Amino acid sequence: MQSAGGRTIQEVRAREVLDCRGLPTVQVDVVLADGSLGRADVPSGRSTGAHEAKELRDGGTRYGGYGVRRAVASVVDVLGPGVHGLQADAQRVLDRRLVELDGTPDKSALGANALLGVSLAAARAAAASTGLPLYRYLDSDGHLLPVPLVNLINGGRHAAGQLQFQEFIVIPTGAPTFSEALAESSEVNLALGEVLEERYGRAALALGDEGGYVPPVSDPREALELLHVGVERAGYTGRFQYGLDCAATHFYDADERVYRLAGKPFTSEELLSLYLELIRDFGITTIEDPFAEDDFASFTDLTRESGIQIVGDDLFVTNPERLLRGIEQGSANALLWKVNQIGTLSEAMDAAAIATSHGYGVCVSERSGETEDPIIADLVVALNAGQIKTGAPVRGERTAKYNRLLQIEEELGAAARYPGPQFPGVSASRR
Ligand code: 2PG
Ligand code: MG
Repeated sequence: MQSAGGRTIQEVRAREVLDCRGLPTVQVDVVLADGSLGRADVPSGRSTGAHEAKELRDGGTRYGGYGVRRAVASVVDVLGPGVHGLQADAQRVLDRRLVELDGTPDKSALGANALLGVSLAAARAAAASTGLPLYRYLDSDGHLLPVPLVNLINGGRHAAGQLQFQEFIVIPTGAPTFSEALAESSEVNLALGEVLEERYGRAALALGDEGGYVPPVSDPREALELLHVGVERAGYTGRFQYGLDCAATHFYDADERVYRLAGKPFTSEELLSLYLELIRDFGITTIEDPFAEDDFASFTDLTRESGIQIVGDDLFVTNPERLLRGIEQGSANALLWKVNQIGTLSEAMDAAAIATSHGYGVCVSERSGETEDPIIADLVVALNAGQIKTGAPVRGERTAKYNRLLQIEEELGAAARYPGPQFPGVSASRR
């Protein structure tokens, strides 16, 4: 093991690379005095919440305005020199410095994509310096492999189909281990492909942003029924639970104050009734963003009436302040945890700690615009969060995370645990 002095940050580099949609994103290298290198890629959302920290994009015509040369310059010219000489293993000090250098509440001056790259690369460099894998460096007791919330049908902004709900999810809670859960999920995905081809022809095998299918259906009931048929075809009836990410902000008509599903207007109350029916009819045990991002009150009603896991994504944006507001009002009972929504690892860790200490679940999540960087796999184990959302089990940017989890499971050996039927971990008092 190196001495702490060796963990002084000596060099910070950054470059523009491509994400899975072919759009530019930031990659950062942090090099320590002892030569350890930490490298991290920054993911990007498409159905972003209004209250997320802001990415810096170049505008103009290059890459359709999505270039990140300005964010790269933020790292090279400002953040890098600003953290030079700090200890990479003093994550909190380092992240505070990053936040101060930016100086805005939403990190829009230097870009949350610039800050996050440095924050994550520093953590990786520090872990490399200790010789430990990242999950172990961050928490020596990390041992819980996550239940994957496997998004097999894509809608909303992630697909060119007619479904407004963004994600239709299968959850392998009947499996005894993570690796078996992944195998069962993958078999269901293949079986679902067969069912889709039989029913709708080969065109139905097109994939959305997170690798899920985009069948030609517009009724969420039909999509949920397809998931059940896929599970049955694979021979796993009874071994799966089901979930939705509705991303409801994106079908909310703020002027008319109604939700528009398949052309039909729904009041909040009507939408809540629809959710209760879907929960009853399709074995749904988790719903993310059932209402628009500022409708804390409707989240509270559904949390109370449904008894299932209700997850705040655009609602909380991994922001401790918004999470505390939700906790006070009983809005949701789980936090969707995305490091790039807040922009530094320490702040995201704070949000997770607040959630856990109030009995809220934590679901670690990818973004729709991912890279091959599997860092969330290490983070979900370090947090012992017990659940992860990282798309369908296809396409490199998604399988990178699943494959990293398989490695971690193997490394942990007999110490590895899988929550299985304990999912979603919503305590009895809140169910
Ligand atoms: C979500 C995410 C990831 P995006 O809404 O939960 O699945 O989508 O990254 O586009 O915000
Ligand atoms: Mg979401």
